Amino acid sequence: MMESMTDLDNLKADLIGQISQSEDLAGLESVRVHALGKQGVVTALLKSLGKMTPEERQEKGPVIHSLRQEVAQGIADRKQALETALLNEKLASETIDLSLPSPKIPKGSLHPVSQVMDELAEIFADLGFAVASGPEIEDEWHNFSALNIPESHPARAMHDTFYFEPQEGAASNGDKGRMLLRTHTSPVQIRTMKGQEPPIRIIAPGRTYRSDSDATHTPMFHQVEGLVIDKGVHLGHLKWTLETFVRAYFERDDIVLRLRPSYFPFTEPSMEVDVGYTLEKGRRIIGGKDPDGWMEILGSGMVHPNVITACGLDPNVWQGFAFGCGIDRLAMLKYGMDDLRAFFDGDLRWLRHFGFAALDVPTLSGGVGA
Ligand code: 2NM
Repeated sequence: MMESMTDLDNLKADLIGQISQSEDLAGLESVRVHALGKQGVVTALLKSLGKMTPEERQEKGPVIHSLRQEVAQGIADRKQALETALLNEKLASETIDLSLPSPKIPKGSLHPVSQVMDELAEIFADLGFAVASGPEIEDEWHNFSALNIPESHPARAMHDTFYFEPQEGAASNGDKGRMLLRTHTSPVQIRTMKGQEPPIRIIAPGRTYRSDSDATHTPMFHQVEGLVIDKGVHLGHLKWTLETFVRAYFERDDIVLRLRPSYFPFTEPSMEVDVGYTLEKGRRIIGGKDPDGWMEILGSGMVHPNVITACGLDPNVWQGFAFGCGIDRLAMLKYGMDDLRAFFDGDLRWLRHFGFAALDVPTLSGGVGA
């Protein structure tokens, strides 16, 4: 056991050689076990120190310890180098092909109503309007009373409005009256006026419900309404806003609007808005400086002082205008659908024909027409 110094030098050279010749981690591990394991040659040398005379230990101790140290360091360095080489080999061979093609058949498309809603949000955002929303299940106060619609108004009748049965045992809705499916998005404007300080500029697009069903009416339809509340707002602001909107939506500058006096309980004065169309090969095309006829597309007016008061604002300080129109009808006029009922049939052929690519987001610069 008591090796000479030359034996120790030879052992070191031998072990360092074995380490550097190890080609993989398993080979290196067996060198480690052979040298530093429980039964290893270096371990045995360390154990032998205890049986040496003090003189011999003083001579060989440092040599054996530095042998152990160099072998251990050599193994650690080699291990690191082998692991790095293994990783580089993996990185070179295991690649992910990110250029794989998308499926050949597009799996879905945007409904024209969604497309038009996106277009409206884009157009009105450019004019400083935010998009607001609210519940489709409303109470009578937000849907009718706050809007200056009298108890006796025909719109409140059971044959026009979907009411919920009062829930047995449930807490009564107090003076908010019966619950119903909102018949317009105006309750969103009421909630906005009650909930935030003017100035207010919002549009409220969404689903609305009326007990009505024929070729031009579905029980569920989509509306967009707009509201501006500020100081010193007048009809000129209303007219400019609607003209700017209609021109942006139909993507034509030569669009003429006609404002006709009308009546709504929630606005005073109230106007119906017609857009001029031109006949081309017997078809009605929106636009043209010298229209062949008029199509009604919007209702509008200056918000009635009673509505402003109902929302907790002083009508002597705050005025505003509002407007509303059917989104489904806007979509038909722009994209050439002629039957409203087909909108909600879920017929895949119709959806494929009229649908919009999901990534085809409308922008004012790229054209909201997609
Ligand atoms: C329309 C026509 C005219 C309208 C009024 C309001 C509110 F809440 F401010 F009073 N919201 N929407 C309005 C006015 C809606 O739709 C044809």
